[in-house]
Amino acid sequence: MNKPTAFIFDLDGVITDTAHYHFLAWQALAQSIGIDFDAAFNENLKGVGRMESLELILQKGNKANAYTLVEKEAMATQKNEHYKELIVKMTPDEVLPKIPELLQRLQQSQVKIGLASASKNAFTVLGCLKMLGDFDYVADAAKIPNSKPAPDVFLDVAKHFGLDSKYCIGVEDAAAGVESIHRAGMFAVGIGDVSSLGEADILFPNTAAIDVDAIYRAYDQWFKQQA
Ligand code: B16
Ligand code: MG
Repeated sequence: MNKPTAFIFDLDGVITDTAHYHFLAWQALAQSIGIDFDAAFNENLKGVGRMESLELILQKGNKANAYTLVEKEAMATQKNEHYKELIVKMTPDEVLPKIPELLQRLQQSQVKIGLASASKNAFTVLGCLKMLGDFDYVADAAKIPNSKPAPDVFLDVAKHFGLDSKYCIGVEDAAAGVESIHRAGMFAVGIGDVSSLGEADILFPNTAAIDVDAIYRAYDQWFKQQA
């Protein structure tokens, strides 16, 4: 059976759930400029970069052209300062179910483990979760030219490992992330709902349901179809 050499994980929604903290910080910012913001709209921002998220919020409030770039950067900074106040209180209890066991199994079988997050706060979050030592490489979102759904962040991790994409498996909870994995030429594991992640090569409803042997079987089939 063909087995992958690396697993490359998304952070928010796969390793831990920071979406709620992003929600609280964006909601406060949106309300301060008179835009309604609810949890349903927050779903659109999962996996989407900071400035792109702000643009979506401004469009929702019909304010896409109401601010200069300098004003928008100040708003993104304001949101991020609030977000950082929330995430520094995170603890290892906030690692999603069965993720530690999954990483341990991969480590024991000498599979490389990478992180491909759009978040510029990824190192802070991993530090609070006491997980910095669990990854062989963490991509620095600040140095990635194009954010998801572009393939850049997944390709950066594969390049660091010196691996062709077909030996890598990406794990994502957002549609933009699954697209990013596929554009990178990798096998995609989706965590979440078929309505948004139907394009994934294998899908689990949540992290507790991840079945590594099922992933390996599906990957083997996929690998045989690659050129
Ligand atoms: P930051 P992921 C993404 O992380 C989040 O899902 C998304 O909601 C956030 O806007 C983005 O990171 C940027 O985060 O503002 O901290 O740089 O899912 O790619 O791990
Ligand atoms: Mg995510």
